[in-house]
Amino acid sequence: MNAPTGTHSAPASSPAPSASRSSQALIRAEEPVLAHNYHPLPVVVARAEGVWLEDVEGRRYIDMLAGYSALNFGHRHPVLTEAAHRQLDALTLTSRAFHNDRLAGFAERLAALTGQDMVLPMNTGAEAVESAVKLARKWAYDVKGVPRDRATIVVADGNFHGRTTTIVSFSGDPEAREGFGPFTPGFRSVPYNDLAALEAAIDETTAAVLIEPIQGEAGVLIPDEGYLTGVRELTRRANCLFLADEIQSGLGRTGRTLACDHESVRPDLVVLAKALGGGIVPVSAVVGRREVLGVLHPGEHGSTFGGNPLAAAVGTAVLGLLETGEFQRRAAELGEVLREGLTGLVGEGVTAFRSRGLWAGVDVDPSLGTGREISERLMREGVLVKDTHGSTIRLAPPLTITREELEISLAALRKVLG
Ligand code: IF1
Repeated sequence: MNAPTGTHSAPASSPAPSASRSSQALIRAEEPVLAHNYHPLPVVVARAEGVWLEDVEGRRYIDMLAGYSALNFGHRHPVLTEAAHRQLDALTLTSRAFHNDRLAGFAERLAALTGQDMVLPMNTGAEAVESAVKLARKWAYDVKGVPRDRATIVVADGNFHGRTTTIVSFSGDPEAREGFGPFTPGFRSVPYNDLAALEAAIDETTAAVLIEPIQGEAGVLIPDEGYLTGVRELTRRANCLFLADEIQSGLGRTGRTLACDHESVRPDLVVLAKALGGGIVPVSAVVGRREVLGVLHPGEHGSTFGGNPLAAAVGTAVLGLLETGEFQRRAAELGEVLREGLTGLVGEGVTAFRSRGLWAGVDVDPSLGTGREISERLMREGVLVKDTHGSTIRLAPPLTITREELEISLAALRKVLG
């Protein structure tokens, strides 16, 4: 299989830029001045290229996290960095008070790639999810005829859609909610992958059903074949919207452009972010049917950076990569290598796994350690991953990974489980 354009080998062993401080010194320096909302692995990255990271001391790692699917095209893909450099030398921001010469092309090609009519450009994933919630509610009032301020949205237990107050209002994770109330009303949560429970929760006030086609943070939970089709049929029959959060599952990760494509399901709104910005700038968007996005009128929604020319230029270069189908094919083909490798580990430290394309949630035997402990052992083997909950780790490399790099990573996992 030919590697895609821009595939890189490990960065030359050029010394890391002359770092003024060591990794340890930099980690120590963060402590008094940086909010403690993360517990990062003890590695300080200074350079990256393709799937390879290099820390301050020049140690190299394979990135099996890829920014939680924000780096589907690898670190600093040359097509994307070239687009960014070119736009930096022309125009970076106007606000939407004026037009810019990059946005129309980005919106046209994003709508075409996703088979939708219209695009609402935003910046982060949570911002796009919030925008989708607002769009669904406004559609419910203006089009469906739900009484004002009565709209409800059905979500799934185990969801992760971001960290804003409204979004954590419908999270089931105490860590995400504790201490952040009062919460936004109007949400009902039902078990994921359960069409009967979903049907029972939908009524005449329901504006939409919001789900991840595959639940990422919950541990890469893949619903039964037919679930997405069932959600589509239920929402169509109930005259409410199907909102698909494809922020982690989309843009090639599962072997298709969107995870919904595996069931040929077309949601009313699709939320995209992460890899849409190529791992260079935050780019998110809500794409969907004209009847829904058409409920917005000037002055009703917006964002300073949403649709900015730098984001649109990088986003357009990302779309150019996805339009070839090359990355979707690689994720599908190498996803089989990943699946075979993980199958060989079941009973050898892996109790179960779920995978689709180049995305896997791997449950490790708790007697061997927590997900965090396994992640630290892998780090010492030159592979970086992130645990989700308990003893589950997620594997989500850049889609530019080679078969050899994938096999190196699987061998490291076998070693730390041994
Ligand atoms: C962090 C988790 C993953 C997402 C889905 C919306 C968003 C995300 C399906 C919000 C973001 C990120 C957030 C990031 C870690 C990562 C994550 F661990 F937080 F839960 F991937 F699973 N919908 N997920 O996965 O997008 O506002 O972040 O751009 O450090 O919080 P965002």
